[in-house]
Amino acid sequence: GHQAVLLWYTGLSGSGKSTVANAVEQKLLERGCHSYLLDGDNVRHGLNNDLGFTDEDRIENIRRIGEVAKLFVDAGLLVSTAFISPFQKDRDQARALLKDALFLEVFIDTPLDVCESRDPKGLYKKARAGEIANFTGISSAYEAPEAAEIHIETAHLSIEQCADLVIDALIKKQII
Ligand code: GGZ
Repeated sequence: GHQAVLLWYTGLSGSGKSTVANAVEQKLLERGCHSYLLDGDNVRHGLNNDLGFTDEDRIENIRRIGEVAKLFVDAGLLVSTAFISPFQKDRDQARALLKDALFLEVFIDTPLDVCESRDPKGLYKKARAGEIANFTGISSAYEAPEAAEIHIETAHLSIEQCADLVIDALIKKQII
């Protein structure tokens, strides 16, 4: 069994949010937890396909994701969200929708230069060339969390190790 909770991943593009969240998701399902992952694939392409990457649109993106995640938590699921969510105010607003212990901020802390050297989709290259406007870390702000419940420095760890850190934190907090 498990407690309903929201794991709120935040980090730069290419930081590994989705990769770690998917690995954690796999481990949770193996343990029989009823979990669900909200990410760009199922939210930005659907519910939020009217939104782009201006500050305004990101704020609305995160607001809707917070509200949807809250519904899943209310339904008893262990929910994960994997979005850049660059602004602390918006992450705090999502946190405020849930009772305190039900929101865990997971900082996928990967330095910009590491994300840029990975550049899995070539987006940093395009952003540097001015082909993508408002790109996080290049031409749009990222406010790193200062008090995330779970802090993961991916540059020094394998995906497996990162996922285990999240699982260990959930065990320690008696969520799983
Ligand atoms: C940042 C962008 C942008 C801009 C497209 N800035 O690495 P990805 O491709 O797969 O993940 C990024 C994703 C970011 O969407 P989010 O919904 O997570 O952002 S936010 O929480 O800030 O609303 C990237 C792609 O979309 N992408 N343009 N300008 N990332």
